[in-house]
Amino acid sequence: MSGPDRLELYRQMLRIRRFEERCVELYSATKIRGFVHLYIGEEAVAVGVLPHLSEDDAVVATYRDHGHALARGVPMDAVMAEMYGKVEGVCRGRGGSMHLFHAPSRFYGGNAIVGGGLPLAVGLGLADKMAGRDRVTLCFFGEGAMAEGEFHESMNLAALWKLPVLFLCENNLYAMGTALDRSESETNLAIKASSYEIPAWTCDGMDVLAVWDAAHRAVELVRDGVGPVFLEAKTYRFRAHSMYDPDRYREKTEIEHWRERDPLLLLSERLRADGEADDDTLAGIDAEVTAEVDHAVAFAEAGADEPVDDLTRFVTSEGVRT
Ligand SMILES: Cc1ncc(C[n+]2csc(CCOP(=O)(O)OP(=O)(O)O)c2C)c(N)n1
Repeated sequence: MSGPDRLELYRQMLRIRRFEERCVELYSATKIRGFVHLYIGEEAVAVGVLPHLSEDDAVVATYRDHGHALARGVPMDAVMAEMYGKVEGVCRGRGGSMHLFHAPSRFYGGNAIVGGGLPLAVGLGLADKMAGRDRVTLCFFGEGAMAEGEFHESMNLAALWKLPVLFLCENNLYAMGTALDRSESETNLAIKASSYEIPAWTCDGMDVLAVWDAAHRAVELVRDGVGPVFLEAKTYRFRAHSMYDPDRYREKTEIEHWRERDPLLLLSERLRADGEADDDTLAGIDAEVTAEVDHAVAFAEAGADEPVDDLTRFVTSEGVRT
């Protein structure tokens, strides 16, 4: 097995980090409104798993979806325009931060409902299986979704019908303000999933190379036709649940402890130690990424608001093939 392009993994994680840091500024400036859930701290998960998918595969995300979309290759300009609510956004500005959706990338959201993506992924997997297509559906969800009925129904059907779905749980320890052991009787999530006869294991979600390895094995298994696989990535969000969350349920020392395992820090230390990158290389990547974010902001600023006459468009379907 050939290894990943580690500088590219670094660049992809930095794209998400810098994009979201800019979103914080733009939110304070009221350029971006509504709900915004940041992925900062969790970048290694999306960036470690998505290189294993092909263009034909599908991705289902949660409302913490900027990182998933950018790592999937949804154009940053169109993502930023969506954050601004502009027509040039991926959903014409009608979805906003939580509902990024991009058909050309087979990116099926952006779902505001906790656990809402799981049955959708099962449906995509079922369609592929029935049509005999060699495709994988990757479904991201948080550990909070595992206390819901939708999780159990989805696991059961996916396992029963041996559907080609990779269920990827991003366990950041808190569902809003609720710690895992306050909401779930079985806190070993891989054990919970494996009770459905699904191969299930856990990886270090702060180490992008560990995620890359675990995802490589998981995607291969799904492609081999064993049916669904469950992977838990243990991760942490450095910011509050959303921009509205006062974040009073975590000790600062806990956050600081996890910051020492910042995925960007871990990888940059390894790149330096292995002589693959020095300060100049990393600064160069940062400059390129910052220019990409600047471009996206300029694109969104120059975008248009949807005309009032279009208000009722898409309420019923338009141009749908029967
Ligand atoms: C069905 C449903 N119930 C409740 C909510 C309110 N809610 C929004 S986020 C959230 C916590 C989800 O936590 P988790 O799934 O672990 O994802 P994370 O935010 O940690 O990434 C809750 C309960 C919702 N959006 N949908």
